[in-house]
Amino acid sequence: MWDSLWVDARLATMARNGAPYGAILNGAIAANDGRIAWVGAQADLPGAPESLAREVFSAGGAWITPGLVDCHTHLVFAGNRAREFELRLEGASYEELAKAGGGIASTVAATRMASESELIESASGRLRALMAQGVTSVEIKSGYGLDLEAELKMLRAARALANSYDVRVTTTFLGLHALPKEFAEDREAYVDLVCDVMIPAVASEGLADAVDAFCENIGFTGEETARLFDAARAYGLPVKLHAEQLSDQGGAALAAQHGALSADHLEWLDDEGVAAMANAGTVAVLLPGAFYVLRETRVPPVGKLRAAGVPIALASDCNPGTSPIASPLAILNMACTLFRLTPEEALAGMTRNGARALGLADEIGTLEAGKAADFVLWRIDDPAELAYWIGPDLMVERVFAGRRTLV
Ligand code: DI6
Ligand code: FE
Repeated sequence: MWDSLWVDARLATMARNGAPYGAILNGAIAANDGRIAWVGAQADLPGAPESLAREVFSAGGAWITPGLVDCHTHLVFAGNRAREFELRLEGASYEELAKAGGGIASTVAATRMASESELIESASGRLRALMAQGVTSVEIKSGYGLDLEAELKMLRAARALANSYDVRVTTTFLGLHALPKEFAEDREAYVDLVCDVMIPAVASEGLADAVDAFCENIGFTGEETARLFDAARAYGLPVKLHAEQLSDQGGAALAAQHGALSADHLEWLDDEGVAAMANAGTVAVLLPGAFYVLRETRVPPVGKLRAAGVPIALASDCNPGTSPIASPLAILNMACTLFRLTPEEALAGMTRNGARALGLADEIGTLEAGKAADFVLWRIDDPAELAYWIGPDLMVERVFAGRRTLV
């Protein structure tokens, strides 16, 4: 006997079964011990539903998709940057504000002052918003502490969220996010601290699932990033990179050479970068929320990524500076409207390919037997509606590890 079985469903499995969205109409899906025990056409069930599972639910014709995977967020931070938003409306650029000591630095000041429980509390509201739109897995980065204690505090807060909510959390150490002001005169000393002290500490406490950096003219150079990647590898930690967001630093190619899980943003990605990513199987994580908020005009080379077979993921990049957005469905819409992804590509970006960007392709991201039973029932008639609407409450039910959960 399975624990539970949903019948009368339309399944967008997002697995590659030849149909758009990997669809199975008249489908059924069963969960047992938190995993998908069976998925397929209802007519192929090996018996009458009531004889197969302890609990049988009718989906009433609802579409069921894999739980959404938000593979790039900065959900944990203190304060907000609404004042900066106003200054940008008056004409200041993101780079100017950063160089004048605002930007990331102002969130660092607030985050250093906050306690771990205050960070958990403020991130909870954003996390609940993601979950209310179907997110079952979320990546959360550090990077607003920039000293050992504050970085550990952020990562502990991120881990703690997973204990309080029905959601999978993976954490990423982003020590090379910005140069903290106390190291303004000595970049090398800060990179040393991150590589020689912070990475070992984070690794020994098991607080990070990956390591990331902001490779940018207002962030860190390719050389500094390469040092970080070598340090991460020495501790067995996978790497990923904020690359080619505001300028072309060759970051994506560097990340690919280091076997990165993903390179993220990519507005300035060149042909060499595309080829390197394709060779290495590095996922392209596109972040249309930041593109929208910064009113960027140069779009990532989506056609070239497609042609080269680079998997495209999408994420909210939820952060106080460039993407104060806690709506995964709005991100699907932006990916289509701004970057011209198809609705199917957009949904794949927040399911199958988001999972791959986290190194969790065997665990989550499609509706396939053996994977975690994380899925969402939606009140829609066409899966393209998930990318089409902005705003309506489309979620009927959220299932996490086989359990129907309240948000
Ligand atoms: N790129 C981004 O879009 C965010 N971090 C990064 O490296 C912005 C973070 C912030 O402005 O607070
Ligand atoms: Fe980011």
